[in-house]
Amino acid sequence: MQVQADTDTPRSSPAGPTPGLRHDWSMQDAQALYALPFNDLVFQAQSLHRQHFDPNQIQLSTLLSIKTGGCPEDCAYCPQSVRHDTDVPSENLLDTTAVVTAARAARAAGATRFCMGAAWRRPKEADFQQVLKMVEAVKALGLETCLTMGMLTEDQASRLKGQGLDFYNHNLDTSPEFYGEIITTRTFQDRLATLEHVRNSGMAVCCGGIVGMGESAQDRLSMLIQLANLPRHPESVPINLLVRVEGTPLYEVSDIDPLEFVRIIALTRIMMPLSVVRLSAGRDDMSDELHALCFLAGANSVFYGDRLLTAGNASVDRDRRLFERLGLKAGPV
Ligand code: SAM
Ligand code: DTB
Ligand code: SF4
Repeated sequence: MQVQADTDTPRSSPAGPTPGLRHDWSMQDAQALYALPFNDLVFQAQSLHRQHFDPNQIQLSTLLSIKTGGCPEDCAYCPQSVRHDTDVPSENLLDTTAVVTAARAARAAGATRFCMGAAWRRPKEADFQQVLKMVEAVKALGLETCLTMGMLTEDQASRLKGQGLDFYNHNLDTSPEFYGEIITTRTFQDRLATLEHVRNSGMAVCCGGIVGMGESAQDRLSMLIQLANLPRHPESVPINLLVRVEGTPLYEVSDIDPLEFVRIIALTRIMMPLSVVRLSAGRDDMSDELHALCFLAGANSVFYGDRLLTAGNASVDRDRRLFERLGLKAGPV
């Protein structure tokens, strides 16, 4: 299957779809790619990857949980939901000084983007104003800023844009068909509405999902089709491998075949050739060899830092050794 994409197309276009990119993926198209022999699929993904990116460059984002736990939503994967009995404590919103201290440390360690996450269904006005100050302070350090704090109104999205927020992360999480098995307190349509508000504000969209929650292969493809058929491809696409946390309903779910995971990364690269594909949660349990295959299949970003939001991540020391072994250079991609 041929994938059209111009080499010199701009990476993002706030106004709408980028010429040359496809937004009409069908299940049949995705299944045809997924059924390719592994070598053919990874070769196609890597060929497309190097048309648009330096294949030896990797973008590093560091996460900080600015408001942890006590979330009213019932996302089955999430240790921060009040509905699940996990070890994650409920904490108040951090103050700006603590956030700036963490952002400085992330910058010193080599991250180019700082992502702040809050365990909310949607932000309340007083908290929102506090977060605006954090965005301004982190931006002033010369870092790219990213935020994830649940649903946003059109007005909130444009105020964040006005404050200098570069990216808003809001994931689809899974296919529309499997969605009801995972979350009942927020609809798939709610997610699309927030994404529309973020897109219309002119901010870059960070949107992806999770694999390994017990979904079928068809669900994974359906999620990628939803992402690739959005009016504009998300500028950043995080692919998370479920971190199974004790006390959550998904704690006992079975492992997915690592090579199937690489196939999903390859499909993400092929279906959204100009997007930065982030190998996200779950890296702590991945071997160096699996990391290498994911980078070969087109992943060119990771969460960098010893912690994600509440869960552990591959350590900074380990990542540095890995990048050295692979000859990967950290920086903007
Ligand atoms: N509360 C906000 C929301 O859900 O919109 C923002 C924070 S939430 C933790 C951000 C994303 O992290 C989720 O949409 C999900 O994709 C991912 N995530 C959360 N827990 C995870 C886990 N245990 N394993 C993998 N990804 C996870
Ligand atoms: C995303 O797609 N993954 C990140 C980020 N966006 C906010 C979060 C992963 C969370 C993993 C579980 C935890 O640390 O609590
Ligand atoms: Fe709350 Fe976000 Fe966790 Fe869902 S994923 S329970 S909305 S913090």
